[in-house]
Amino acid sequence: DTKIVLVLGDQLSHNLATLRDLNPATDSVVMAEVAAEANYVPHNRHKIALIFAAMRHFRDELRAAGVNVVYVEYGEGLTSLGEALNRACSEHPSASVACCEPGEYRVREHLDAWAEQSGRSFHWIEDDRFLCSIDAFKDWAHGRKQLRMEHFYRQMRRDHGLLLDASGGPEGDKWNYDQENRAGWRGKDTIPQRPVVEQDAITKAVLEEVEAAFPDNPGDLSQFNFAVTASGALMQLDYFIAQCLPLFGHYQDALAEESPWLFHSLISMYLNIGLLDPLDICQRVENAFREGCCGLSAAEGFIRQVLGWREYVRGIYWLNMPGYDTLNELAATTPLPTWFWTADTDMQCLHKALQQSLELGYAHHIQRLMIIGNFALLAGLDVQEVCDWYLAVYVDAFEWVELPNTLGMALHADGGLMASKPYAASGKYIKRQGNHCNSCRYTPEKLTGNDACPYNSLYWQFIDRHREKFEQNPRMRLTLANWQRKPADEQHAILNWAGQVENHLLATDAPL
Ligand code: FAD
Ligand code: DLZ
Repeated sequence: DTKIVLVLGDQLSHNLATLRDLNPATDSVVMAEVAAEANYVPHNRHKIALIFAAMRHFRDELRAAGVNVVYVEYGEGLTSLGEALNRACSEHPSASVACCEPGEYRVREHLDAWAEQSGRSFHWIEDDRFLCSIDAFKDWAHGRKQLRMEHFYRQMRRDHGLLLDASGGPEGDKWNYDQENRAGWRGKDTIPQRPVVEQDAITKAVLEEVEAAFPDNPGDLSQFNFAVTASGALMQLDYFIAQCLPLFGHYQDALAEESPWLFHSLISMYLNIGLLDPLDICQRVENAFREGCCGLSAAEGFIRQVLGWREYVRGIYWLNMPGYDTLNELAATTPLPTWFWTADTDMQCLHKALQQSLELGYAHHIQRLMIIGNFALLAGLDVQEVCDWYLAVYVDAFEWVELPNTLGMALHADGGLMASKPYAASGKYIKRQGNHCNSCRYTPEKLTGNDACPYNSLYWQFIDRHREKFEQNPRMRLTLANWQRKPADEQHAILNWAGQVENHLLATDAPL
């Protein structure tokens, strides 16, 4: 009855279902840093370093608790998780293998193939670290015409008893305070600095190894500042709750030249690799509200992201995979400009968002959606290339969460499954949310000409390009009507300029 439990790099939770019923006297755990996982996209060095360092710390915690861990370090040169399993299994000819369900369909296929080819008894165990199981999401989705996040979220609030009043209704009588969370950044409130994370010998060794083994990947490791243990991640969360949460909701949609993170929590990477637990986080935030440390709109805004959006996108991913990753409703096929890998563009908002994504592996939601994603949408950049870029550059990127957000939310490539209209915005809208335009050489007020913000002409070109499709969408009719009301010569001038912008930005790969 010997069992081998494979723990993946994003499964670093001590209450993982496979670890809960582990018998340390007979069973072993396998963890492996392998080339196939480190190279399926050119991951940011921050992401690889975070995962390897957190894996090694988790290994040591398991060992300290008396668990036998077979651990493969990257330098040992194993190619795949299957190969690591072969190594562990060779010492236990009759052992069965178990693994918690992975976060990527690709990994599931790889391990299914390994199980079949090895002939081992292999069991997938449900990953119950999520608050909505894959089956429960399928039940919720069944028979619904539209899968709106807001409906799902209300159900989740009820199911998990979060922010409810005594009668079981929403605290404060409203489910959603999104309307209060749209302030632009005007420099009024001081943005808190983030605590420096101490690096121990394990983390320092990983940083050196990653620097040497991935010389061409993005990421400036001299700025590595991630916690690599559950207790370290909790300290980051506590800091966020004390210092940033009160203004989190207010500035949730803001952009700031001065800060890569404003009042955001910087915890997605810890949640996604298992160092933090989603329900625990939501309860801590609810407690902060009940103790008067933050307002209701801040607490609700945050809980909506974790309990609502995070669980919802995971449900969408597994409901639609395989196949979701090949959708391309708007037939977007323009190659990704090479400056996505250098941040070398004069568009200041885009430059800043790309630069911090590449250097730090982090950008906040509105940068990912309104700046980078919106540009990709308007310019018709190739959906798969864009998705691969997102999967590579962000430390928190795993396909279950990256794909619906990028392909569905940002690029509208699923034809409206996730969002009822494309998230398209012009330069004027970007200006409202922050101060990048002040130091940009383009002006958001102009549509054409050398100093016109490229988002503007690309926006109208996008609307024109898809006018037949948008005529069918009631939420796009007003925008379309605004375009159609413009005099023919103005339309012509805008489209003509958009063509020049495109040629310059996309065809020649040169910053405009
Ligand atoms: P905060 O703004 O402080 O939000 C709190 C938490 O809510 C986050 O840590 C995250 O766990 C959760 N959350 C918020 N929005 C979402 C969302 N839309 N989907 C899932 N969880 C959400 N998030 C990832 O974790 N991995 C990704 O690969 C990823 N790719 C994205 C790609 C695009 C195009 C877009 C628009 C969004 C993407 N997101 C992704 C969602 C979101 O942008 C990040 O979760 C967030 O920016 C992480 O920073 P934070 O921890 O400071 O978040
Ligand atoms: C992202 C990643 C990286 C860079 N390296 C590893 C690794 O060496 N070993 C591992 O087990 N997992 C790694 N991961 C995470 C996986 O690629 C994948 O995203 C998850 O297993 C999905 O659940």
